[in-house]
Order: sequence, then structure tokens, then C-alpha cells
Amino acid sequence: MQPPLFPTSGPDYQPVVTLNGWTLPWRMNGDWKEFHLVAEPVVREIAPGMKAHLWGYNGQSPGPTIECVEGDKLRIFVTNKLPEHTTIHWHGILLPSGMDGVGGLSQPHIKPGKTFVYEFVMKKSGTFKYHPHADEMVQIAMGMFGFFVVHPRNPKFMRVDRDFVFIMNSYDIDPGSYVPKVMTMLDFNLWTWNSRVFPGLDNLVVRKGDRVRVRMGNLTMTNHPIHMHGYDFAVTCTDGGWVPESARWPEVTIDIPVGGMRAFDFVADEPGDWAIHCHKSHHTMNAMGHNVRTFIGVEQRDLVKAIRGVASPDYMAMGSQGMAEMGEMEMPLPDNTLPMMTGFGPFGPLEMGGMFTVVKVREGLAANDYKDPGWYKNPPGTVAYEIGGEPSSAPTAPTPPRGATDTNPKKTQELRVIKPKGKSGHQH
Ligand SMILES: [Cu+2]
Repeated sequence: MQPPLFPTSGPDYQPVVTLNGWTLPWRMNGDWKEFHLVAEPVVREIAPGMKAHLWGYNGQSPGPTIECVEGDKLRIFVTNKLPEHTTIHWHGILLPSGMDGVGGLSQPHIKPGKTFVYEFVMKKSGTFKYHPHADEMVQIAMGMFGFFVVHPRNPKFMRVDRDFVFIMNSYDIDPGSYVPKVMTMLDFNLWTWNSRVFPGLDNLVVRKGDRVRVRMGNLTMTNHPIHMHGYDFAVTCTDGGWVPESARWPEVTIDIPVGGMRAFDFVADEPGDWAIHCHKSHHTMNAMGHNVRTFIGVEQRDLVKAIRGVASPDYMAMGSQGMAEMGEMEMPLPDNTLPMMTGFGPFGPLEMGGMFTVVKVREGLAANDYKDPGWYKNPPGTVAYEIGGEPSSAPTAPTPPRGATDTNPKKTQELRVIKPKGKSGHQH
């Protein structure tokens, strides 16, 4: 994650930090601010242990973040080094129709090897993105997108001290392969923020007392309810513009619709390690099959013997008591894939993957210090703890009233599975 790129000329603003990414440098040419994006094949490490062969911009997926100021005149050169044509659509930005980047509708496609120029004036500040509008299904599935932030002309308007941005995307990459399956519509196996997954995602490091903004965009095929622990907050900006204070309401989970963008602000007054993640629990997992049977409550010991005899001698039975054991296990993996759940925290396995990272709020950091401060040192007496021996000091756990649930032992007896006919064997 590159530290914020402060402006060296023009109006003052607090630049954003792009999660596991960077901001595109520019040059001034008269009163035009000039950027250059190169669409090209890239290699992106999704997390340590797995690389993907994607398409992106300027050597990375996502492309670098574009930052400018309301009122700026922008000239953006786009060079196409892909094997097929492309364009760029500037999502949410108000501009002339011919600059909108829809291939075939607003402009001719940019053929491989060609460079096009987009020129427009930034009419308003806000939270936007860019992506191709040519063979979109393939090009977005291959990782082509980037963040686009327009800062207010008035440096005091909605100013924050730390401003994090990322875009959600999803990939379907078979273990042992490198290129996403671009025909997948819903059943993806990697749910990414800026083409990275936990434990490959940087932390959101925040100084206690800072005013903080998190801006997110969604280019997947489903919505993502993003939940942050430890705070409540409100949506302050969408890709349509700033939300007036009278129209905000408190949230701890913000649903990001497909194609949409949301920003929320909070004041970091509570130190700690606070999880931030998608609340669809399959989206905080890495590569996994979804056609696995549920074995909770199943006695698998006999089954393992039988399967080892007829099929694979390495067959392992899992899931009889849930799947948490997968978080602790260091299993040999096929080449170029990631464990379903992984990562260790100060108290044990985190059992996470995908769209998950940690907001680390600490006292006394320097103004633009984003270095990982390590795990939070909880003040004495503020960590949940085990009670020793008989829990005599604990209140008696209430039990449901008779007949209110299906846990009546007599009823369970009646539902016991009957032995197959004609087979002898021991009864459990
Ligand atoms: Cu999600």
C-alpha cells in the first residue's frame, strides 16, 4: 500500500490511500492535468502463495487510483496493450456524452496498440471509479477497474484525516490454474478487495482521534453487506454525490449494491483491533467447493475406512463437529491456490479468507503512518475470559420451556434412523 500522494500544486486536499495499491502520478500541461493509463495483462498476487494472470492497468489489477480536484481539467491518455479492443467508462462522473467511454455508443473502440485521449472538466467532487465498457463481462472478470476520487475544491469540506479506498471484485480460478474463468456468473471462489484476499489484505491503520473515511465500490455480480466492528457510522457519499447530513442514518453494516459505491465516515475514538468484512460468510472464505455435503453430527470413522479401501488412501473425513478444524490445519495444497480459511491472530486461528481485514486504531501514531502496529494490547481486565472449575458463580443457564422446541429426548428417540433391512450389524 503506497502512502498517500500529496499534491505538489493546486488546491490542498487529504489524498486517499488505496488498499494494497497506489495513486497514479500526473503532470500539468498548461492548465490540463494529464494522466496516462495503459490497459495490459498483469500478474497479481492474490495473497502470498497464489498469483493470478489478470488484465489491469499500469502493471496492476486494480489500476492505480486517479485523484483530482473539483474544477480540474483532466486529459487522460489510454493506451491499449491488451489482445482485444477496450474503452474506459468514467463511472459516476458528469461529462460530455462522447467522453463516456461506451464502445460503439459514445466512441469507436480502442484497438490493440492504439492510444485514445479523454478530456473533461470535473464538475463535482465525490467517489467514482473507472472500468472498460467493451467486452465488459470478460474485461471486468479479468480485473480491469480502478478507483477515481475527486476532492472538493474547498479543502475543509467533508475533510478527513485518513481516507481508504477499495473496489470489490470476484474471481473463479481453479486450484493449480492462473487465469479466471470468465464465464462464471455467480459461484466464484475468490472474493477480493482490490484483487487481494485475507490474509493478503493490508490493515486499515488509524490514529486514535482521526476522522476516517472508508470508500468502497462493488464490481461483482452480487451485493456485499460490509460490516465494521466497534463503531457506528453513516453513509456520507455515494457515486451520486455527498449525502446531506439530514438524510443520513446510523448503521454498522452497509450494503454495497452491484455497480454501486458507498463511503462511510467515523471518528476513531475507540482503540483496538476491529474486524471489517463482508457479512456474507461465504465471502470471507477462500477457494472452496460449494458442493460439499454437511457432515455435522455424522459419525465418519467407519466411512473413512470404507472410502480408503475403494477410492483414495488419503481420504480424510472432516466436518463432523463443524469446519473450524480447517483453520488450524496446515494441509498440503494443490499448486497456486489458497486455503479456504487461514490466518492467525494473537489468540489463535482467525478462520477467515476473502473479504476480511482489520481496522487497527492506535494512540500516538504519526500523522501519515500506515505501518502495521502489530496486534492490539488489550488493557488488563478487558478480554473475554474462561471461568475455572464449576461455573458456580455463573447464573444458571435458562432452558426452554417444555414442548417449546424439538430437543425433547423422547421425541428424538422416536426419530432414530432404522437399520437397512436384511443387514446385520451393531446398533449405535
Ligand atoms: Cu460479500
